[in-house]
Amino acid sequence: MSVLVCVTGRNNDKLMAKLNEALPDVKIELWPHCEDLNRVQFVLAWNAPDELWAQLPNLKVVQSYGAGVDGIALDKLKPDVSVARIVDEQLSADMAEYVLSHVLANKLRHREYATNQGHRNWKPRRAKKGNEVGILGLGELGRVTAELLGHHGFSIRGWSRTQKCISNVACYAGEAQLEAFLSGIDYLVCLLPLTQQTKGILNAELFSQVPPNCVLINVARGQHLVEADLLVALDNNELEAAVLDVFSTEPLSESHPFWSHPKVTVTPHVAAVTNMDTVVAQIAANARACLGNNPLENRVDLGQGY
Ligand code: NDP
Ligand code: OXD
Repeated sequence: MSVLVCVTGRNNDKLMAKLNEALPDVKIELWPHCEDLNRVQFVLAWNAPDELWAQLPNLKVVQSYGAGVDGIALDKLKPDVSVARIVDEQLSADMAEYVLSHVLANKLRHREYATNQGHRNWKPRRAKKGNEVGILGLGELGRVTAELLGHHGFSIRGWSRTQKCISNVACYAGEAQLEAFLSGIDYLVCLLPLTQQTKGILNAELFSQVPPNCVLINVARGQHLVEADLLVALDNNELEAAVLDVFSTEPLSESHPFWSHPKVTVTPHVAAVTNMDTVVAQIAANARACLGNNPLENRVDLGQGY
């Protein structure tokens, strides 16, 4: 068997060195170089081209190099191929810290004071009172984010597909409870996987169900958001502000209105970046599991798409 690494858009020298160190007895190749596509059973993928999958007749496992698997064309994989993803404590901690920092920055009016400083304008105001944080998605990242914000005194509610019971989190589930979940929140954090069910969920109808002082924080995927609806909601004061880490097209084009919108904070998909030092061990363990026909860690439910 051989392992193919198809992690596009970055330099993979360090990753290849670490994988070779962790799997010294396994042939590991970096796409597009591959001596024999017939021998590939395990692919480590991030934004791999959709055409790749049909060229690998003996593929058994696709391992995502991130938490999300939306960059892998799941519908192009043969039914006997399994998919695994990254679940990593450091990744969850980084995400929770990112969300906390942006909630606090908004509550403490950092952006307002930065603007005022530019105009030499001395204008003290109290921190905002709103304390209700709603998290869409109570998975690996949503739960850790809920816990950290809860420790900082925020009142937390979460929404998931199946009902949860988490201490100090008011749990809502399914379409039927979405409206109740949204009512009265001050911060709305999106930590859902991108699936057919969640695509476009951050839209005009949803924005009409949150109070006008609500701040949207989208750290999941750009396609969760209907960008035009957000611009309308912000310009009509139906939402107070938005913090966006992910976009339908990345990198965000230079001409995109988000860059200069006074109510939008843009970060370049950095809320939680896969740390190769902490994830190579689980990737190697899954490659070995594939080789020995053993169960994978962090296997994706292909029926649900996440
Ligand atoms: P998980 O799979 O662990 O959790 C997903 C959560 O979303 C679960 O609680 C699940 O519900 C819920 N969910 C899924 N579908 C629906 C639905 N139709 N209705 C309601 N709830 C739903 O994912 P992670 O927490 O690990 O990651 C979430 C996403 O974060 C990733 O998919 C990725 O897109 C994004 N991400 C972004 C990063 C960044 O840097 N910006 C970094 C890493 C990840 P249930 O529990 O009932 O199954
Ligand atoms: C991920 C990401 O899914 O970085 O891990 O977005």
